[in-house]
Amino acid sequence: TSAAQSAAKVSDVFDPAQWREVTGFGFDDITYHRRVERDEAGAILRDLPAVRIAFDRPEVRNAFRPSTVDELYRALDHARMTPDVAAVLLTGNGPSPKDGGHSFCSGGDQRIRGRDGYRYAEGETAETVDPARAGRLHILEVQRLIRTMPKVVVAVVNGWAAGGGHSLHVVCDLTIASRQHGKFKQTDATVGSFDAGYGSALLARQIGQKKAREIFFLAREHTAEDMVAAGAVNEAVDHQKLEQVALEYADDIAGQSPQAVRMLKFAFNAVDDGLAGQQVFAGEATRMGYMTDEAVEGRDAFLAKRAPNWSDYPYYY
Ligand code: S0N
Repeated sequence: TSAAQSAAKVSDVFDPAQWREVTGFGFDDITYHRRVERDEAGAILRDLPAVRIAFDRPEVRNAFRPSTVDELYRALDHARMTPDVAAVLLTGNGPSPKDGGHSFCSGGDQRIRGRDGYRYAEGETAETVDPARAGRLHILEVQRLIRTMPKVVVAVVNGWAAGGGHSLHVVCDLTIASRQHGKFKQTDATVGSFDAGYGSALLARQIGQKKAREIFFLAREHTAEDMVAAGAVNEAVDHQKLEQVALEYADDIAGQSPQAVRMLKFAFNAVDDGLAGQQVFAGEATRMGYMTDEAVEGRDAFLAKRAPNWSDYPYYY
């Protein structure tokens, strides 16, 4: 299969030779690719440990509607459950065919925001919407998945990160941004919306209360370099090199011990995530505990209907 056949170009900084489309989902609002190694003729030799998930609504600055959020959740969860994926690159396709504007994500699609939340489709009314799906703010479920998935999620900010798109970059483990087109603006309060969870409180943990409040209360535009200086972005990168640098991040992440990376991610989270954070960290500790002979002795003794023999396992000091 040639590179061109197996992955069409989806954005100005996307290199089709690096990717294959992950098929079988029928996504409309996002694209989902797996990184591959190819031979000189372009045939795929093997999968590599990174995926690329991208908003694909550049004509509305990659705003998300509820079905976009459904698709994003499914792709992230698929990446979570794929054992040889180490890193997820979250980005936006583009530029816009309408005006050439670049966007990572501009948050909730304001055209379908009703008094009871976001509707599923344009034209849907309070009478026609399925009540079980109406008013969902399930981008927060995506935020929690990014936060708790045992892989490193990198926001690759190729253009505007605004509103709920800004909050998504905040919750990602790392952020790199286009020096020319990466722009940050927290417009929640401008449109009567507020991310009172990770989008604001975690941002304040990352960059300090005064700067986080400035970003929300003034809703000004910030460049990628401003955000690097503030500590909200890891690196500002020349636009044409953005995805190449993102792949270098993915390679370095994949060079680390998977167990160490997930324990570190959950340790970084735990202090801010309360008992939910402790639970995620503790779940991994239990998984490791099950791998020990000591835990096997407990299980075997129960199954053999005998008392466990702990004599080989000291009380460490
Ligand atoms: C991104 C901005 C700054 C870009 O400005 P620019 O380059 O001047 O482009 P525009 O001409 O404004 O836009 C081009 C076309 O795209 C449409 N468009 C842009 N953004 C949206 C959007 N969010 N929804 C719908 N359409 C959008 C424009 O209308 C324009 O269309 P045409 O060509 O037809 O005129 C600028 O566009 C901007 O400020 N956008 C709005 C950003 C915004 O306010 N987003 C919503 C903020 N709120 C949320 O995201 C809430 C999300 C949420 O669900 C939530 C809920 C609870 C708790 C937390 C959250 C959370 O995650 O935040």
